[in-house]
Amino acid sequence: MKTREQKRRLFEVIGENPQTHLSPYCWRSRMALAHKRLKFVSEPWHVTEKQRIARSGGVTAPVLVDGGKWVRDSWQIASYLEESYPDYPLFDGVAGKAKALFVNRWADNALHPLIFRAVIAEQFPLTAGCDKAFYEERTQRKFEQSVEEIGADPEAARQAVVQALGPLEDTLVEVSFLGGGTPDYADYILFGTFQWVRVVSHTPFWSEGSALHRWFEALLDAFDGMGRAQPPRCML
Ligand SMILES: N[C@@H](CCC(=O)N[C@@H](CS)C(=O)NCC(=O)O)C(=O)O
Repeated sequence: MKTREQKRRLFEVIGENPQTHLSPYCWRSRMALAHKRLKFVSEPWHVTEKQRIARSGGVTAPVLVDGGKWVRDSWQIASYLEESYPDYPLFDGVAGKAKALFVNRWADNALHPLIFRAVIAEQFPLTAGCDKAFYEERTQRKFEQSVEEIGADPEAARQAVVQALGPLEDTLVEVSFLGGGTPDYADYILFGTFQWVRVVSHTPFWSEGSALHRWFEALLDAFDGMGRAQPPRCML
């Protein structure tokens, strides 16, 4: 019988409603663990509970605790899992890892800031009460604008997101997944992005006939519907 410390644990951000798993980064790690067929216990976490993850050396989730090892940052977690558990590869070798790293950077640095402007007005009310002041202060510091100012023109932001997604849509018309015939970590990175949108927003960025819709629905169904089990915004 494993002790609590020996169990594999994943610290994941939750909103006011504990069913609200709204972090794109935590979804990346969740999908990576499922891809590797590794069981884990979810540790619901509020962003202000820094002390609980201090042993990771950082202040953000996801954090994976695997035996005695603490790993922070979704990219580091994926790399750690790939090295420690080579079965069910997340990356197709060095080239596949390079591709995923580009997707990781594109999502974090280009796509997420646009999406944030499009969804923050809908997202902020879902934030845990204990984290609201923290988010307001951090948004002000990061963007030099308040939450209200950032979310003031969601329609313009939405159009910018749709435009940015053009090359991804065109790619998914030609291939089933970024991993080819089956998903790999590059798919899970972007799945995390759009699961965040599904959880916090009433409005998707694509129509039902699109390749993005087909791709996302397939990933919602993956691993016995793990992603679909997360209630979407309209059910929260
Ligand atoms: N690069 C990190 C980003 C993680 C991140 O920003 N997580 C957010 C939740 S979505 C967080 O924990 N924020 C708390 C903070 O910024 O102090 C990763 O990929 O894991």
